[in-house]
Amino acid sequence: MSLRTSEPDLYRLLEGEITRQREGIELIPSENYVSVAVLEAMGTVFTNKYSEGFPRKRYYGGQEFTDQIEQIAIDRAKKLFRCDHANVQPYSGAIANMAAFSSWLELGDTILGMDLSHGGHLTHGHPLTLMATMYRFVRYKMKDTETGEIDYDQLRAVAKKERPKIVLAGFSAYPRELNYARIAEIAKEVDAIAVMDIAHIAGLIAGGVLENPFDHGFDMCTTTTHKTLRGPRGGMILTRGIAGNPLKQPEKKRENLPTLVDRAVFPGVQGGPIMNIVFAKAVAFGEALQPEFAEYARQVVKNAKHLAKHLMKRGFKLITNGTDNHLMLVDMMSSFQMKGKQAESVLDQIGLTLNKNVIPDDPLPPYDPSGIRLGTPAVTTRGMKEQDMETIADWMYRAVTHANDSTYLTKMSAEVREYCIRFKLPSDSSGSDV
Ligand code: DSN
Repeated sequence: MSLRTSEPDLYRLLEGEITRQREGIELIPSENYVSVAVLEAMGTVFTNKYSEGFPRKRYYGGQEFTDQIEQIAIDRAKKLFRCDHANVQPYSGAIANMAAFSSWLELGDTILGMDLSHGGHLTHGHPLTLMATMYRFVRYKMKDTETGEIDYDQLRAVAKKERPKIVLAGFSAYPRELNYARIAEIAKEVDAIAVMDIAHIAGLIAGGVLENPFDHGFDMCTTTTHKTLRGPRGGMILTRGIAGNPLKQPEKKRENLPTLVDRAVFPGVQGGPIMNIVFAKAVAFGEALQPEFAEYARQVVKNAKHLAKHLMKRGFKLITNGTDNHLMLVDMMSSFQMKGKQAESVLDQIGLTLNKNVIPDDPLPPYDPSGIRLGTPAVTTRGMKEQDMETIADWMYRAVTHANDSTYLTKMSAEVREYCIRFKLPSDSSGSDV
């Protein structure tokens, strides 16, 4: 019996979501539209299989196909990111970070990471997370929010004083490139490993449009697989080093990072891998190795730069005054005296989805912050180009300057809907209804 027949009420909700995705403009910078092949891979019978362990070293029988798909995912990931080892099992980016930290640290050890309001992520030691109770987090910041340049001298001074075991880079709301070589050099100087959380920009690194931290001395990268990388929802840990036997605990040495990470993922923080998702990761990595993906990554950044330029022309104050990657952070309070939450809601009313976000050293709280965050991965997958970015900037300006005019906003939402249904979703062309 089909889902439509067996679960009509749930099916209606699925149809609602399909329509929402088709008729709106998705600007949340961590979201994307996967291909039909990735969607299909997630819905396969690999979901029925338990596969604790790693290829050819499992705790259950019947692994002749799971071993092969996991090995293909690993090999493709290594090729994409030019590293020595990939663990493709993490259920999410948060779990990947937890496993990455625990692979190298003892309880109470220090991690030096980016200030959370300057773009760092919740899993980089927000006081409410379990990891903040396990490790000691110290911070570095941008030197100047007008340029986004990291204060590398402060980073080095704090590293020398606090002697972290991990120097952590990476972000979920930072629009600029990092000086990886400088960070890796500082980490070496204090005998820490350099770890980059590439979750947001993994697809841009894989597509060759942003620098690869492994080319500049980093030891490890953690990531999600569903953002710019356009795969299924999940995580991954990439390392330099020599892969050993994951059934044996190795010494805590830099070259043993692959095995330390494998053991930290399973049995450290996870049980059996979700094999249908591992399968879909293999499919997505195969797509990311194609030349079309490099073209996609280039267009994501071109679109973001264009959108940034046209937003600034219309009075939106961008933190760092532009972007090098796929995302933008806007200070809505200083632009339009409007809080991020209200901007999110007004833009939602016309069919533009983005999220409220803190800005550096935000005087307002995270649930009601001063800014919004937006980006171009999803609209680029949909085929939008530079001229469409100008249209989006215009819509945003018109909406926030007519925030209290519901008739105007309703008219605008029809305009947005009509415009964006011309841009197909990957699933539209397949005849598939999921
Ligand atoms: N929720 C993701 C983001 O939007 O950046 C990361 O956790």
